[in-house]
Amino acid sequence: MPEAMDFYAIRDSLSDDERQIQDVVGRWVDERVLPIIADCFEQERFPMELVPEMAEMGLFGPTIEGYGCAGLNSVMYGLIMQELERGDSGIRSFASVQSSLCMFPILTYGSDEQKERWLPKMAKGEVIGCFCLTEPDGGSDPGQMKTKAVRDGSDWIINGAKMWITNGTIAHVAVVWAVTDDGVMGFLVEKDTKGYSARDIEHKFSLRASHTSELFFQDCRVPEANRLPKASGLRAPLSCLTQARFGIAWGAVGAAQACYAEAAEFVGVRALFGSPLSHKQAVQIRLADMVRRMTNAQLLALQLGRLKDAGKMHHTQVSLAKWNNCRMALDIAREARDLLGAGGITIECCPIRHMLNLESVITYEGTETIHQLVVGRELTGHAAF
Ligand code: TGC
Ligand code: FAD
Repeated sequence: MPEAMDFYAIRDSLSDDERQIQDVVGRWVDERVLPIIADCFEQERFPMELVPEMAEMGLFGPTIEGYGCAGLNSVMYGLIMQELERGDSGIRSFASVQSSLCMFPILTYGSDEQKERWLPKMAKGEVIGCFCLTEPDGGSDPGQMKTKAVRDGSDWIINGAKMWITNGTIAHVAVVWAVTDDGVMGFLVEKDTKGYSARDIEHKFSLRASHTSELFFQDCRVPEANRLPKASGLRAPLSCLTQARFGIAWGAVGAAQACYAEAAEFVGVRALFGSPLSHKQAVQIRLADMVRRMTNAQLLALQLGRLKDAGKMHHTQVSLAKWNNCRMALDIAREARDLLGAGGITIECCPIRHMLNLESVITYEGTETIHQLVVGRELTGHAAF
């Protein structure tokens, strides 16, 4: 019999290993994340104490072969992100940034020395990374970045500022994208580098269980050995975004599931006008529509994962999935919040927390409009940015 969280029996098409990974991470989220996350959100605190446990489970750089990483497939990576975001987008963000935006560029564009130096420690969660592309003057068009790196003998001097950077203040190493006389290049800027500073952006109403920071680079001297030698042009940072957006397409499903579950339980017991709300036609239509949209999103994510594992995924397919699944999750969070009535506005219920988080998730890694325009360009051949 179909059940709401897996109406099309997607789990049956997963391998035993894929199911096992989902179960292990899912149990951990139930036991370790859900009991504390509302407090973390309220107190604007990222639960650092969970990082060693996440590392122990192999959640950092999980698709990487070697360097102490688990060498999982992309569907497993997606399932991990789904379970983490069922807990909170901030927990998934931490894992996304570490894995897709920091370990991926070091693996793909780094030298052998950089890989040996950073990846094993990042897999263990001993070194935390952040990814610095967005600038104060506008994130959607990274091609207009102003942060500049100028060659000076065997070093580079970096000047500029980055904005809205996840993990900025807690990172030991920043993957910084800067424009040079030869186009965009990537640099590994270490925390103690003179002229490098970071401060948290406060008073956020979204992703409160996550650090979001501003970074400043004032005459930062970085050795050539810290430049990612294989990264050349905007294509390099955009390729990292493809990895992270893939994870978000899966993660959004988890956030939606958490919201649906809470609302469905509530309407089953809340009795008004002589019967539980779940007996009312209008409520059933809303639940059915939520499950329709969640199921579509799950199928999209799984097919995307299978394409990625087959080496056939195109980044415009990732844009469509990121757009669709974030929109789906945000709409479901709002619906769930409404079905919970007044109680739904308190932190006791998860939909409002997910809803507020998803306002960031639909904005970062490319806004909804940017992904619509990416797909539009693919369909017509004309860029309308
Ligand atoms: P465009 O001409 O389209 O592309 C330049 C070169 O890059 C290639 N390319 C991609 N490659 C891989 N993956 C992608 N997604 C790619 N998109 C483009 C492209 O083929 C081209 O290659 P080549 O060899 O011809 O040079 O560049 P454009 O300047 O026209 O920009 C296009 C646009 C608007 C889609 C792009 O700028 C964009 O994606 N903007 C959105 C920026 C964004 O998403 N920023 C995210 C910052 S990181 C973040 O938010 C982290 S949150 C993490 C968390 O907490 O979870
Ligand atoms: P803008 O680019 O100024 O866009 C403003 C509005 O204009 C949006 O609605 C957009 O859709 C619209 N718009 C833009 N261009 C067009 C167009 N051509 N046509 C029509 N409409 C358009 N960045 C990082 O580099 N690293 C991180 O770790 C990171 N973490 C983040 C964490 C959080 C919590 C948040 C909120 C953001 C984070 N970001 C990060 C930044 C994020 O990627 C940017 O916020 C995002 O790319 C949008 O940029 P912007 O906020 O400057 O908005």
